[in-house]
Amino acid sequence: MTDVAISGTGLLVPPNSVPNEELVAAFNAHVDLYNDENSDAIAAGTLVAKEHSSPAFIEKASGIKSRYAMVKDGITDPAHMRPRIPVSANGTQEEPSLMAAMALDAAKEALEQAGRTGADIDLIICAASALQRPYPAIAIEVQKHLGATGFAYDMQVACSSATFAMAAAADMIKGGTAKRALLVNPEICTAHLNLKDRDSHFIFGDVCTAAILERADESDSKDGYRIIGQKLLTDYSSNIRTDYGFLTRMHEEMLFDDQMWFVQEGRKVFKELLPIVYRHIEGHLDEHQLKATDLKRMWLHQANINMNQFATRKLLGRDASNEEAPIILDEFANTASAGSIIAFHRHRHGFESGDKGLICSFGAGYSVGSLIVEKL
Ligand code: CO8
Repeated sequence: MTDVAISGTGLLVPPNSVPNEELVAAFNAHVDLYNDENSDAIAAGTLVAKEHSSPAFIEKASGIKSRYAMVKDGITDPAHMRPRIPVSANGTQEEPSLMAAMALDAAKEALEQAGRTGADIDLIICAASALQRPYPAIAIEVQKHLGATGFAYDMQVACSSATFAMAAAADMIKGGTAKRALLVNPEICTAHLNLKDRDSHFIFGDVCTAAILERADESDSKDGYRIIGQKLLTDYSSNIRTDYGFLTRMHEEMLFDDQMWFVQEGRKVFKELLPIVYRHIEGHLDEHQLKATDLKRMWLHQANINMNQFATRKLLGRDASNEEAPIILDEFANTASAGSIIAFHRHRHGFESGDKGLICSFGAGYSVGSLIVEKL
């Protein structure tokens, strides 16, 4: 059986940091504007006044202290509350679109780590929770700019897009459909999020991650990780949902309805998804005669620090240290599919050959994707 390895990873950190204080100041100014403009309806009881947000609540409820934005202009404008992403972000035949440019940036570092160039790649998957257009695929645009061969496509499994793409690429390399894969995860969550919603305005940030997968026996990487197991699960739920899609334009009144965008029942997600996640991980480890205590590190999905602490406590029977289950959401917020890959990219130092770890994503769908990896 052919072994597949992750031979390099890359990370694009967007240029603008937006700390909680700045985001909340804009949100609260928006609330004051809204309540002023609607004072008659609020007084008549036909509209409910909006309430202020608070940095202390955000940090306590989620662990998030800041997030990054590709375009900050507009996000902190209380009258706009959307990033002013320029039309040129759609790219041209010659210039890459915003998502392709993000992917190319992150891919550069991943290729360098793997000791490869674009011409060595014959499969590209662009996997993200939301794509800037349905077609032509962002991945095919990346393929053109990198001078890669073979084939490329986009896929979406919400927060589990990156792990599901890794599993698909590993299977294709094992089966001989492709030789060497580049996976990219451009997430522009600030443009998807409803920044006017108190319950969720703070949750997401922008980022792009990349990874190279190839046959373990062909990898020249000094920092390669063999994938020794992959396990995927989905279980339908509407508790994290967007209803925005091409059918939205059939109903003009819905086009600018912010409620169409990211909506969630955060508490229900917390309660329902966590048991699915830790049972999934236990089952996966069991299939490989492993226990959580055999893992040197868990690079978990980064949505909420309390969720990660709960899951690792269930798995280990005690609290995990930051070394055992690193947190990056304090700096990045929830970056949808990219979170566990950022954690893996930033925190895989100190591994000896044979040391094992687990990459695991979880989120909308519900979806859970885990990969058990071992240092080459
Ligand atoms: N400021 C101050 N107070 C607030 C705020 C705020 N911003 N928001 C809510 N409150 C108040 C509420 O009014 C409530 O008050 P009261 O008790 O008086 O009613 C109190 O705080 C508690 O509210 P909640 O119960 O809602 O707060 P929680 O402690 O549950 O925390 C969280 C809310 C952080 C949302 C939490 O429930 C959570 O993280 N849940 C899990 C969510 C999750 O993991 N979601 C994953 C989504 S990501 C994904 O799958 C990918 C989707 C695709 C990505 C798309 C890109 C955008």
